[in-house]
Amino acid sequence: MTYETILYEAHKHVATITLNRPDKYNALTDAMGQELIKAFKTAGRDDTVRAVILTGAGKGFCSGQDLVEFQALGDDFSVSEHLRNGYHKLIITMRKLEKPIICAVNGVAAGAGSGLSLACDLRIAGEGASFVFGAFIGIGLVPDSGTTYFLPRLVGEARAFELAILRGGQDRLSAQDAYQWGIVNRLVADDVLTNEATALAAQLAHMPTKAIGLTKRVLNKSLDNTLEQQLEYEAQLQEVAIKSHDFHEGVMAFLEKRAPQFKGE
Ligand code: LHQ
Repeated sequence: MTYETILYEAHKHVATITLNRPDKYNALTDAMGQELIKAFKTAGRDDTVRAVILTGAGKGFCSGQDLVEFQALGDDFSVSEHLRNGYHKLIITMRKLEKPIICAVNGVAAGAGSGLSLACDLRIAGEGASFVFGAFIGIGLVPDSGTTYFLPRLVGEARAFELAILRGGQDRLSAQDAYQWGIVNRLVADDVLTNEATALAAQLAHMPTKAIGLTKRVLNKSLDNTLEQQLEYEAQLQEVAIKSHDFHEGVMAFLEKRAPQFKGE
């Protein structure tokens, strides 16, 4: 499959999706949104892929909606339809992908670009990266692309408000602060970001992929369910996990005192 705005590479059980409009700090166009949906679905369908990395080419990770393309759409246009047909489908595809997605944040993540990073399962950032959650308010908009869903869950309401309203272009959130605030899982030197993200993906790609997918599914529900509902959901998904090859292999490896060979099935 060929793409024009992203790069897609699958190698050693890891798919790497690279936003590829470096001159515009990988600003999101309609075409890029649709290609991202296609790429995540391709990774989902490919049984050899067991982990996904999302990153950006060049200096930026993603500067959010391409404002030049957006401006050219004119007035006779529905922003909610634009969001429903693009960003919403992309974010839902990512959250429903039952494989781990690592965001390798290689530079600034602004607006919908910051939202995109939050829709991933893990974030590993280079020290030079930054987040501009306030890019939306900077142009008189509310945060979208799931930012208002993920952010309070990650940092709490007070910090979510501060990030959305006060942390704009002049006052970006540094990768260091994002790490301390729990937005970023790992912080590394810029020049080892790719290697570290690849190593983390390789680690994940040798784990029980099916159980990782089910864990993602059950965690997706946890903050909206009651304890009783969540216990029940855990029990249902455990019925699925226990039938997997990797459960059998994990127990046998433990009993035989050897390293498990997980197949991801
Ligand atoms: C860009 C962009 C960009 C085009 C940098 N577009 N070219 C949803 C639905 C409907 C409507 C609108 O939005 C949304 C969701 C959203 O995402 S709203 C938020 C949209 N994003 C922004 O407002 C961020 C705009 N960009 C910036 O504030 C800065 O560029 C950041 C903070 C990202 C980086 O600043 P710098 O490090 O100073 O870089 P720069 O400003 O020089 O940008 C580098 C190049 O990228 C530059 O191109 P040029 O040809 O002049 O060298 C920028 O024009 C271009 N670029 N963001 N969103």
